Amino acid sequence: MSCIGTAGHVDHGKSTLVKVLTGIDPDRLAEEKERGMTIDLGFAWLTLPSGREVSIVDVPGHESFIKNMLAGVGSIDAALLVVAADEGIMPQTREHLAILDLLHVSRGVVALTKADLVDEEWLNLVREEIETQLKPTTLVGAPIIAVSAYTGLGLPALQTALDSILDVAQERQNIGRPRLPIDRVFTMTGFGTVVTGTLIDGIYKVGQEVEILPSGIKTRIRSLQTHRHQVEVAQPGSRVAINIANVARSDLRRGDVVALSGQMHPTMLFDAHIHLLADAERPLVHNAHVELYSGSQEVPGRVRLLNTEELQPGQSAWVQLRLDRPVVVARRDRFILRIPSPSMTIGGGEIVDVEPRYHKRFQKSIIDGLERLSHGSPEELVMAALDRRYAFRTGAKAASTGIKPAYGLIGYELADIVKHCNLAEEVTQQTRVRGAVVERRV
Ligand SMILES: Nc1nc2c(ncn2[C@@H]2O[C@H](COP(=O)(O)OP(=O)(O)OP(=O)(O)O)[C@@H](O)[C@H]2O)c(=O)[nH]1
Ligand SMILES: [Mg+2]
Repeated sequence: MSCIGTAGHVDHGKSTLVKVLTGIDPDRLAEEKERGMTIDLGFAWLTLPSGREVSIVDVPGHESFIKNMLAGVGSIDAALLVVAADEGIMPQTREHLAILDLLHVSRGVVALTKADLVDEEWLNLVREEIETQLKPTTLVGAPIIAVSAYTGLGLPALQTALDSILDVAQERQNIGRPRLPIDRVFTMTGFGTVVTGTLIDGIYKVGQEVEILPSGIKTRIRSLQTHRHQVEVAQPGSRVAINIANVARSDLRRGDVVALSGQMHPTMLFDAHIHLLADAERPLVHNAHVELYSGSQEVPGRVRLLNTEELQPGQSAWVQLRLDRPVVVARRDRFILRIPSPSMTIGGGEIVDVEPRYHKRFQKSIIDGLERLSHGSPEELVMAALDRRYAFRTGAKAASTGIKPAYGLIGYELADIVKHCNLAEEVTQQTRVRGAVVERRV
């Protein structure tokens, strides 16, 4: 199943469009209805003309609620970028687009809303402005459909366009490591505590033992719902509500992750490749304070620049993120970085190692290792991960992690190594590396 996230400036008609498309008002809170403005995430779903059911996460456009927007777009498959025809590109259109670009959301449709307020000539001008804005981003060439929620203009074409972009999208994979970044927690009378989120990387079944990370609270899946229907198995990419057993609502919050027991390990340090936005106001200095947004998590920390003194706007670098609190992340996860004051999005990147050693700066061997971890063949990935951990594992951590020093790898299943090294599933599938690991380590 696929999940589409809205994006765009405040008041440009995102929620109204979601409501006319789905029949569901995504603005749930009394305050939202009073103020006529989205504050927190809203959720809806619809069946597209092809028969495909999709979920929609509706985000707030106002810059004060950007944190909620970021919690919503962490696991989307495609974007519905909304631009009001009478206003055109505005500051949060730019910021949301930059965020989608940094998250590598490459499928999307632009809804040119409120088309009833302008004439054809004006529409064409705004269309050109949007095309120019999309050009340097992952959404280059996305279809732009003029719509009106009031007259119904363009709505069938918009649905068809959403279908077409999802036709070419790869379905969310089941890699046997289900995780649900929690975006809502509530109590239902007669049921108890319910958490919701977009399920990624695996399936969940009723009855499974799970844990809430980073706290480590153990619990069990009592029941599962997708789009208000009870299901026995929840699929990757779908919006899921999990009724969990014996956990108080007060012990849970947005940003926690539901994972299978023992499968994921919170970390306060990870290696990544980051990009500083070209329009960032100033360079990023070593040890700068940042806010990390990953999935529905938001955690403060510092950026250690590993291969540059200062990162200039528009440039990229290898970094180590040192966080103030544990996060639950996996290799290849993309993330956003913001600075607290003045509050703005400055860049983002991709995680390459979630359990690194503490690195010295300006070490060629470390940067080479990161390059290999990022771009190497599966064989190189396994070797690089083992090399980077060898000294680590022979130390005090060996006993607690269960994986033994290099000489002890004989007889280890490749799957174990891959799991301990937090490598991607593509490595597990390449059985030919099994021989390579054993040969070179024996
Ligand atoms: N004329 C016209 N007005 C519209 C249309 N769509 C939405 N509006 C109006 O635009 C205003 C804002 O609409 P919303 O749907 O709340 O905008 P939003 O993008 O969700 O706003 P935030 O969630 O606060 O970012 C409302 O008064 C809507 O009635 C449209 O197609 N035509
Ligand atoms: Mg809204």
